[in-house]
Order: sequence, then structure tokens, then C-alpha cells
Amino acid sequence: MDAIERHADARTAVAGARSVVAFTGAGVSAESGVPTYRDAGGLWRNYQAEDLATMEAFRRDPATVWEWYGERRRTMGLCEPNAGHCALATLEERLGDGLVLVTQNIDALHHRAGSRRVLEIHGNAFRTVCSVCDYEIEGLQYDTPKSTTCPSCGAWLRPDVVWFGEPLDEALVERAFVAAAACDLFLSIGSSLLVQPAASLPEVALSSGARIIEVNMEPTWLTPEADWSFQGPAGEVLPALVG
Ligand code: BJW
Repeated sequence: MDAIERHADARTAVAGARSVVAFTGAGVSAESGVPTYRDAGGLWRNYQAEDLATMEAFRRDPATVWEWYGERRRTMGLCEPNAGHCALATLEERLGDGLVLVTQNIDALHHRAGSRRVLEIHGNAFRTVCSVCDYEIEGLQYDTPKSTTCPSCGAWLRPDVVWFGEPLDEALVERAFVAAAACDLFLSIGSSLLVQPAASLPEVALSSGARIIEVNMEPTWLTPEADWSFQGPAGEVLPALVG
């Protein structure tokens, strides 16, 4: 099958699917200007994750961690959704509850593209919560908060993201795994599929018999298992698949 036929075939699979999980990683936002984590130019090539994205790092030096998140909030807040995010929002318009969008991204770009049913399993960088109690600042914040201590209990506030070694929100993860086990089509888009437990979602979909489409710039462990694998930018491949 040549490339044009493969695209047409995958497009037909998307058009015919009734229950779809779209699983996204940093690659879907790369064309919006948000850095990825592990490929060339990725965040973990320039920063040590254990110095900035763990509770131990935050306890050691909360001011430095906040400085980093403040900078990322300012720059990510200026990024715009790209054609890949918009294609997934269009797919949601078409499928309604039949699409579950599970994202590892903390940049809120799916919401800004118009997607409404988004499971942000690694949190949202623009939300601010207390590191100890249930306090949460209302609304999204595009800079470091004026005060980084909790008005309720006095502990440090923190960005509402999931750091290494922290548990993901149980209810969200449960919904993501149930959806992956039940879908007839699973799209894996722009993720290296290296971070657990998220990286097990495609495995669950595979073993439940779902058809798999992968969109990535480079191969991952899923590539040989996928029914269709497109090596290219999500902002070009997804609009062509969704139509
Ligand atoms: C394009 C493109 C374009 C580029 N178009 N494509 C089992 C085995 C081994 C380890 C573990 C395990 N279980 C848990 C662990 C530990 C750990 C883990 O997985 N470590 C691995 C790295 C080995 N996991 C955890 O710690 C998790 N917590 C946990 O399991 O808790 C257990 C627990 C239970 C009960 C009590 C206590 C604990 C938490 C993981 C949190 C991840 N957090 C981060 C940071 C978020 C905050 C922040 O940004 O500041 O989440 S790490 C980072 O990686 C971020 C991402 O969401 C995540 C995934 O990265 P992603 O999206 O895949 O990005 P990249 O850069 O890796 O890949 C981008 C891809 O896009 C590339 O493939 C490119 O080719 C492609 N691309 N441009 C299409 N235009």
C-alpha cells in the first residue's frame, strides 16, 4: 500500500470509528512553540528533571522551582493552539461522548482549541494549588502568583502538575484506562511513550483489540504494533486524517 492509500485507509478508519481515544503528548504542541521533554531541544536536555520536577526539588528550593514555572507560564501562555489541536476539537464535535481526549500536556492548548472533554492526567501548569491542604486559586494564572504561600494554611502553593514519583489523579486515570480498554480506535500522538502509567494506555488498547494510529516524528515502541504509523508533524497529519 503506498502512502496515499495508507492515508486514505486511516482516514476511513477515523471516519467510521464510534469510540475513539486520542492520547497526546508534548509533540502535539511542538508546532505551537511549546518545548517537548526528551527530543532535541526538549526540556530534559537542558534541565535536570530531578532538580525541578519532583517534590524533593520543591521542598529543597521552592523559589527556584517557582521561577522556572513562572517563566514557562509566561511563554506557554503566549502559544496558540495549532492545526493538530484544532483537528482533535473537530473530531470531538463530530463524535461527542464517543471521543475521549487524554493528554499528558500541561499547557491547556486542547481546551483553548475548543476541546471540552479533556483528561489532563499530568495536570495543568496554569492552575495553582496548595502543596498541603485543598486550597486552590480560582481560575488560571499566567505568571507566578503574587504570594506563593497558602492563605488558608500557610504552606507553599505549587503549580497543579504531576511531578515524578507523585501519583496521578486516580479518578482521571481510571477514566482514561476504561476508555482505552473500550475504544475501537486509539490515536497516539506526539508522545515518546516512556512515562508511566500513561505509557501503558496504548498497551491496554492494543490488548483489547482496538485499531491503533500513531502520529510521531520518530518511531516509538508502539510503531511496529500500530495499524497505521505516520511519521510527520501532528499539525499536518491530524487535519489530513480528520478532514
Ligand atoms: C512530534 C512532534 C510533532 C515532536 N508532531 N510528534 C514503571 C517503570 C519505570 C518507571 C516508572 C514506572 N511507573 C512509574 C515510574 C516512574 C515515573 C516514570 O515513568 N519514569 C520513566 C521516565 C522511567 N513515573 C512517575 O513518576 C509518575 N508517577 C507515578 O507513577 O506515581 C506512582 C505512585 C503511586 C502512588 C503513590 C506515589 C506514587 C508521574 C509521572 C509524571 C510526569 N510528569 C512530567 C512533568 C509534568 C510537569 C512539567 O512539565 O513541569 O510530565 S515528565 C514529562 O514527561 C511530562 C510529560 O507529560 C511526560 C511525557 O512526555 P511526552 O509527552 O511523551 O514528551 P516527550 O518529549 O518524551 O516526547 C515527545 C514526542 O513527540 C517525541 O517522540 C517526538 O518525536 C514527538 N514529536 N514534535 C508529532 N510536531
